[in-house]
Amino acid sequence: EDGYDLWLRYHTPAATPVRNVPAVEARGDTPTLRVAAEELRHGAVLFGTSPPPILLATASDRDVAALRLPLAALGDEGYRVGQVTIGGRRTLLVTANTDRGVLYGSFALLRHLQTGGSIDRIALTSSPRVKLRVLNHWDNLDGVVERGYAGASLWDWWTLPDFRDPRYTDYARANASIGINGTVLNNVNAKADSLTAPYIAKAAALADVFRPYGIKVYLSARFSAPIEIGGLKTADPLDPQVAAWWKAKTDEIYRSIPDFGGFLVKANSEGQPGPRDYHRSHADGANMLAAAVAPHGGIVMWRAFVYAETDPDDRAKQAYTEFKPLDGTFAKNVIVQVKNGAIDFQPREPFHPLFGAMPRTPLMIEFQITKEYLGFATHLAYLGPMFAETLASETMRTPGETVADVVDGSVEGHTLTGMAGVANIGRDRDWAGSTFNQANWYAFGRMAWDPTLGAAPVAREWAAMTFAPSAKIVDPVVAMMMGSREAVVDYMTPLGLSHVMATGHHYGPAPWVADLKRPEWNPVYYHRADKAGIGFDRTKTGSNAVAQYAPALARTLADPATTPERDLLWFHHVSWDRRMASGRTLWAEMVHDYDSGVGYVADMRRRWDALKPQVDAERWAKTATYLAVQEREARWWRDASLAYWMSVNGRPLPAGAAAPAHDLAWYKAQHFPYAPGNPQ
Ligand code: BDP
Repeated sequence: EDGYDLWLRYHTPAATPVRNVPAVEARGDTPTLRVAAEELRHGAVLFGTSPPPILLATASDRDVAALRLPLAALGDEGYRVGQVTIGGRRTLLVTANTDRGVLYGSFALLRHLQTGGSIDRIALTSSPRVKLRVLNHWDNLDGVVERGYAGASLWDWWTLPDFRDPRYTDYARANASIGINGTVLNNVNAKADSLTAPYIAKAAALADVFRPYGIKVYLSARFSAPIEIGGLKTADPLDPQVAAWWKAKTDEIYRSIPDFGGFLVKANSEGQPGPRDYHRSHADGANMLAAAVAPHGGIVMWRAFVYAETDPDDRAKQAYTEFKPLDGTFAKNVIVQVKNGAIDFQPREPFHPLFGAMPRTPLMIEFQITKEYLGFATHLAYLGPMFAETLASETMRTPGETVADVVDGSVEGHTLTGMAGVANIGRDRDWAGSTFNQANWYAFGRMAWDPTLGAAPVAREWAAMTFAPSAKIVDPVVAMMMGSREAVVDYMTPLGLSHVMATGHHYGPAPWVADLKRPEWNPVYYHRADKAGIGFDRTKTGSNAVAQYAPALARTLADPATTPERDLLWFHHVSWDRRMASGRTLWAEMVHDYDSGVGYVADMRRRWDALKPQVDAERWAKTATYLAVQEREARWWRDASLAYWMSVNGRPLPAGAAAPAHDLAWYKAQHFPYAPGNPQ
């Protein structure tokens, strides 16, 4: 096994006797019902020795209607799976209001069996809490994936639209199995070429493959496309010619892709063009595109990831400063896409202050599934706890309100809701660069379906499906996974540090970098370490970013004593001698955290070694090798960071702590010119 099957392994132990294949009947011959039935036949081995017949039918089917099940509440995508009697026969019914719901129900049924559930008394009901559950592929047209660590882009733009690699179908199956219903095919740092006729035809071919699986295609739109491929002199969103160009372009796309989802836009961020180039607002830009897609039912996902070279203010504040005043000015079919934190996908960030601050605007959350800042594909870091931590964060605007409540639209009554994940998928046989990275794709989909699911239950499902539904493997694997992201935080960015990674590719430690053009590209900008202390003062005496949170939370965060220690250095510049809850000084606490991060990885290696008899050889060996790499690199992170902090604070290591293996100059001399994923 090489991991190609992901969590869709419909296996039983080799010794199990031959089973009867369940009869699967789909009422209605639609592409979606067809693939649902096919999937169940594919998983036939899971159904035991005397499986009941399976019926796939929507609420409008006469037999289903006669059962008078409470299906209306399931909405468009929810499902219900249970045993019923139809025509005097026990039948396992998978039903929903739509074909897509039936497909999701079929996958839920398979998951139930794969995780050890039985068919007797089966009763599965679920509806997604979030409407747009979307992957963002940062895939370039030349096949390079920005921040991709799992090989080249899955999309072979060169052979599309003619050749539809069967892998596109497996991609769609995997996504549908976890409820993902949209995919943005191209990088947010977009090329206008994606919007030319040949590329529209290529995207249309992918859309055809994905359609039966309930997955819509979206494109990242380059704001200056009217100039680059339209021959116009401007891309000013208020220029009628520009609006007309986008309208015509959009109509052209919809002629090839009738259910095209819409556009994702990165504007006026990191050198991308946008409405600000014409002194127009982000809302002007978004609304112009929204008008073009609206007649077709399309939407615009407009990113709030902005910070400007010319703005001397704290980078963490800039998106809020720019977008908060625009609340209520976006068209109905615009949703603003906000990263989970205010900087950039760090191992830990406090939740973005825009959540809860724009009640009149739908906001979707953007997570990074690919591990740009968490050790690339080689480090084992299960991101479920990170997603859950952000989603469960209380905004403190109204009692109990969490980021998840904002994201699922419930507090503010929005129906356009969404969650985006920057994909970690490439052409590697195991799709995501490692078996455990598959868990992050899985967790993203499951938590987009239901942001309240919880990281551990999702990890248990994944482990049971990926390995076997036995406590002997699930328990230790989940135990490894659950602390793994915290371990990365510990050995890379303990206690609220951020952005101390090396320049450009972000591989490895470089807290010393201070010579890059833009101040906020330099690690020293973020940690502000000096002889007396360390951390970024985001209180009134500093950038006052805390004031962007709701008053009750802002008060908590304004005082180092009431700030959670895990975020201490994010919000405060404090003395190396500050007393921590553990009784240690801050300096000793940092050293302790680095060591516990390294220790956790060493421990994962031991635990994985013990699992060798339970895991197939190929997947076991690759993981074992990667864990060895991770241990070596965790030590490197610890040692390089400590060598640098000591050069700044002039302090000795606490008693018992091991000295770094090399001197600071050695760490500074490490260079990785061909590290993967780095934009060219
Ligand atoms: C950063 C990445 C960069 C992306 C940018 C974005 O380093 O490659 O283009 O985010 O989200 O994390 O637009």
